[in-house]
Amino acid sequence: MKTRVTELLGIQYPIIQGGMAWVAEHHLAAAVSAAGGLGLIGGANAPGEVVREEIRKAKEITDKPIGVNVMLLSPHADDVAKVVVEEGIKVVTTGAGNPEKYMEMWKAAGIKVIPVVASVALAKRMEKYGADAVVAEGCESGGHIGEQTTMTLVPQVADAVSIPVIAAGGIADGRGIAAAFMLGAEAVQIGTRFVVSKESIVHENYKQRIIKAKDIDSTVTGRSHGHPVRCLRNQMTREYIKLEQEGKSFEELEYLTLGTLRKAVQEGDVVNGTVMAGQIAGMIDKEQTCKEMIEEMMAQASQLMGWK
Ligand code: TUI
Repeated sequence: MKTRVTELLGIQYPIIQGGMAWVAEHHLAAAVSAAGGLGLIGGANAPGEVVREEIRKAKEITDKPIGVNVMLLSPHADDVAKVVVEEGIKVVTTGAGNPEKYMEMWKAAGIKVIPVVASVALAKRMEKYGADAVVAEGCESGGHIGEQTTMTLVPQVADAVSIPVIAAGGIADGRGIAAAFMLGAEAVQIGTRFVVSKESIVHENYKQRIIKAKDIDSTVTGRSHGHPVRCLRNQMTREYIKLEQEGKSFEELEYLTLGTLRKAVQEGDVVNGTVMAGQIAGMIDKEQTCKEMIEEMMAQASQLMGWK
């Protein structure tokens, strides 16, 4: 199965892994890359040197290409942007902002730049600034989201730009991959399903919360202050949304969630922690290796699409 994205990235399957904060560390990235997709280290809020170590550890596990996601709201984004160049990373995705100021440096280093966008306007701007592809991420995704659904965003972005489009948000099986291709995508980005992979280091409670989730179990916090984050409903989200309705300030609310993603991922506190996950969590029902997930999804998509 060849597309402009598999050619651009030198990967076997048109699947890239989401750059999930605290989750996308070297074991997961290496496993996805070794299985023929593109694994990514999620820079999230980590300092540059931590990301450097993660890149080096991933390279010890696999010699397949590994990418890095630079989270642009991070106070360390400038450092991480330099580390990817120094470590010879060949693919960078970005999230939660506009990566324009880094594009020249990354392009000069021969890095393929793939911004994650949530609107046609940003997709067009990224193409103008030399992006090699874009990820069009719908609000079905977990974590920080935009307003558009995958169903509406992907075809509009595909019509608006000439560079390849990678669809994200709500995709976790071969039907989702086939649907994304029908909307004009040439690859997909998958997050939530990889969270429950055997190679994923997230706490067992977190995995079980996703595996047991029903279709309606996610909610969005932070809409009132313009930082919407999709996560699974629990004590934390109920408290947060109550305070939002009472009109609490961004600072007060941020204080409430400080460190709560780490608490859920590492300590397994799925009651008071932030359990970021996409709306497709309801369909995910078992832990498998990344290789099993990718091969199962590709077999199903291939059958639906008539790919050989
Ligand atoms: O970035 C993500 N997902 C994330 S980042 C993250 S860490 C975090 N945690 C709590 C609060 C904030 C961040 C968790 N999940 N996905 C990619 C994405 N980018 N989704 C939406 C956007 C986006 C939104 C607006 C990108 C650009 C944008 O506007 C930029 C501009 O200047 O127009």
